[in-house]
Amino acid sequence: MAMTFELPDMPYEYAALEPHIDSLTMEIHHTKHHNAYTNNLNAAIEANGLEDKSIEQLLAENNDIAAVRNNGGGWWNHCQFWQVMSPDGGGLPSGQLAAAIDAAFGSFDEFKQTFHKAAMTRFGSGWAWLGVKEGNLCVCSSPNQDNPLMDGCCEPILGLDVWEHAYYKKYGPGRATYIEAWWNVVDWDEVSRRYTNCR
Ligand code: MN3
Repeated sequence: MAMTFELPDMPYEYAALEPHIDSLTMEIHHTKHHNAYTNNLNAAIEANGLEDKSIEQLLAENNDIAAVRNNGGGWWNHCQFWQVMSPDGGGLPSGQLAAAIDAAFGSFDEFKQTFHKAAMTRFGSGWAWLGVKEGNLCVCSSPNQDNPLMDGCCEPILGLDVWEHAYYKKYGPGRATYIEAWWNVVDWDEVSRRYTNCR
């Protein structure tokens, strides 16, 4: 099988985000869940003759194929998830991103409330997103492993995994507590880079 996509190495140790996200959850999330999306995406690409496409093309143009949609989304979503978190994360965004958050939502606290609501009201499994649409920031959510690249509703710059596999071992059904803890590991420098790249 052609190995078009690879499971990326983690940019930090599994335990690096403790106590906010526990080491065992991170290890299982990476070595089992993300690895399975990677392998299943490569199988779907081979089965459908899509070897020459970028992940962005696959998500935008081939999401009518369920195995491409679910596993391509799963591969891309988790790649970004590891990168937008950091053991040195938390705090407040700065610079142009901070100004854009204030402009779009009124304040950072109001942005967090809007994002929290999107993450809490996503029934079942899915993701909450901060994205850029026509130059402005917006918040949305998606089911399963869908993401905004599939329907082009915005350019995602920060995505939060609200599948139970992301938090249940530590937080049980407490999705709200997990979201509150997650703000402590968001890497605003990385989110700022993503914001700058899509403007
Ligand atoms: Mn996940």
